[in-house]
Amino acid sequence: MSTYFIGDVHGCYKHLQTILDHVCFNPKVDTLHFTGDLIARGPNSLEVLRLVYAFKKSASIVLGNHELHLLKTYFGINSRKRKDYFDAIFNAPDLEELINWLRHQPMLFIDENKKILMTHAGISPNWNINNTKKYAQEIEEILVSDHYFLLFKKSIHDNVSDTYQIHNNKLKQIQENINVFTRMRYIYLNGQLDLKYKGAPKDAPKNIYPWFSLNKLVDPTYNIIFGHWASLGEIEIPDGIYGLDSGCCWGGALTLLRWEDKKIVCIPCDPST
Ligand SMILES: [Mn+2]
Repeated sequence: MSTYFIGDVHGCYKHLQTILDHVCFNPKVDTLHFTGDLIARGPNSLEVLRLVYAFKKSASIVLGNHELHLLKTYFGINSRKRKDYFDAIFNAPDLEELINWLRHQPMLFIDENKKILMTHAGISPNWNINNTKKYAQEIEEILVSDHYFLLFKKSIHDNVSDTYQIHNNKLKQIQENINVFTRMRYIYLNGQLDLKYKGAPKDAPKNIYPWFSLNKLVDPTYNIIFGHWASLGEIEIPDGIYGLDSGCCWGGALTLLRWEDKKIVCIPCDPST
């Protein structure tokens, strides 16, 4: 009975299969948890989605920025881009089933027994455990509602419908929280995100800091698992924090962490094969 965490797969289906074979994953007794960004960039996003969907009784994911981009594209809010490799998904007979399943996936995974929090990008050092849960829930509730489009709007009229109301300031805060959960890498000392610089910390501007490097993190009794940051490079991450995105779709590796013994498995990836 093993608990596996897997970093951003980005459509690298063959390498996902290789890593599951390597650890002899057994869906009857083992559990799989994905850091999000299962799709886009790599060649076989549809196959990855279907595989994780098929394992859904023993697998979980948190939503990444690319899952949100797929939903936005499906709902006509974003336009389709060739580099996403979404064509196979949009042409699939099970498209609606997969989209519906994705819409019901969380922003935040919590295992209270193992004391693990997982999100795609991380957790703001300005948040505590209670508001982290609350912020995730706010997003998840809108995503499954008829008002999902609000999550992606720049500005709205205060009265959306007779039955649902949200103020622009509240919407702005929810959208900023989506950025924390799915896009954050660096923050300023005042807690504001810097979404421009995406490189390694060794070359970062002096006034921004990796979100996990500031003293106060959400709750020291929890471990934090995240993906999203393939360019992190060789950097010391505080104990109990695990970054699992090793850039498989860029010719890096796919990374798996077995929780019970903290064993790391890396499968080198050539996405063109
Ligand atoms: Mn990402």
